[in-house]
Amino acid sequence: MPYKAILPSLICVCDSDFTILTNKAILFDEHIIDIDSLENIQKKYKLSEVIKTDDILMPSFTNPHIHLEFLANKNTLEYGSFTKWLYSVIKNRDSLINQLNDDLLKENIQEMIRYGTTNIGAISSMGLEAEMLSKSKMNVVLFNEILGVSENMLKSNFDLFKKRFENNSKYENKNFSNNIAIHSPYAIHPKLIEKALLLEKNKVVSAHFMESMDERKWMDSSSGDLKRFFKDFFNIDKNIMSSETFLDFFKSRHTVFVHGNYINKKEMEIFKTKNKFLINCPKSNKLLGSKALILSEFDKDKLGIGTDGLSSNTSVHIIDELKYALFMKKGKDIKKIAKELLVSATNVNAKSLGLNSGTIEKNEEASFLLVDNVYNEKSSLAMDIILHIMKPNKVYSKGNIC
Ligand code: MCF
Ligand code: FE
Repeated sequence: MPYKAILPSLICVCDSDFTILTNKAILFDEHIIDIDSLENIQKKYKLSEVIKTDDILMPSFTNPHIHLEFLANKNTLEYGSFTKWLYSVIKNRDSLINQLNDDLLKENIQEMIRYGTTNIGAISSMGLEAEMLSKSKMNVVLFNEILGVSENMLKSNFDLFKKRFENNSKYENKNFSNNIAIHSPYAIHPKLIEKALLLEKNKVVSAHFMESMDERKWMDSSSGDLKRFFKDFFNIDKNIMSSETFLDFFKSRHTVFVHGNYINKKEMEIFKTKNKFLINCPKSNKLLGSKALILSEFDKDKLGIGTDGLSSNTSVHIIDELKYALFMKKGKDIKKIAKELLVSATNVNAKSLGLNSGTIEKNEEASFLLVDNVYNEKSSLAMDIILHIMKPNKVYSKGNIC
């Protein structure tokens, strides 16, 4: 790919210091090759194109947790209580998944890109979205989901999962990674976790963890609303492992845990270890009756933000999630909160999926957005972007305009 240069009014790097650059151009092909004054860049390189714009340049968004299989849901699933929602998922899952078709998938994928998300971590329980995602301009981590608590279904559950996982590996390329998701501590047998994680040993894995009070109670004392759920559907009276046993499976793995609203002090220690990330999905948590995650309890560089699926949200766009999160997060320093959220939605989210993306720095992928020059002053840049940008003007994914 020939080199192009772009000179925006300002570059929002989205590194941990929230660096803002002015009078700098970036030189890129699929990656960012150099960042310097346009004059120096023109001296150093032979360029095929120079783009000058009044827009702000910032990294594209990564959505590390989304379920595309439930795109057809609007008012079908029950909100307000996690366990009631789960009953409604069991009841309506087949009909919702039947309504998923290529047009709906294509339309949503295109819209996500138009709204600035170029990288996603998609949880897939059936593999129905895999082909369409592999043909898209997105950078995709497909998390093939495994779950199942019944002892007598272990073999058939695993065999089906293995088949699905192996089938989706045919889509592997530089924009598509075929990975594993372990659903959650309450919904899977430890023997299945062990076998699944042996299928692929090096890539990022994903797992829901401590999303609801009902999950906390079931995992701690086999009590709470999930007790009736497990009795009704599986004739089980007791949880099948402790949350400690569950977490132990991920000790040596790069893991994206999702939710964590009811995590305890001891479990929190896991996020101090290498390659462990937590993805907060604030709108989903609100709809399913969970308390808000206390963001200040986690290291900033380990905390990402995701939308979850339309099974528990009204939008699949990270920019919408950011607007909600900005209003909801506790604390008075709104400009600081906004900076942390923007870095989380770009840099931390991308790193959580193991991608070399999410900041405007040399050698990173050239996945970036041009957005209206909405800022009042540099200190309010992140806040102004979150509050006033609905949609970027231009989206680049790995150097290509989308
Ligand atoms: O993250 C939310 C809420 N927590 C758990 N699961 C899901 C969410 N959105 C969709 N799901 C899916 C999940 O992947 O719903 C099914 C699974 O296939 C629930 S079965 C325990
Ligand atoms: Fe989820």
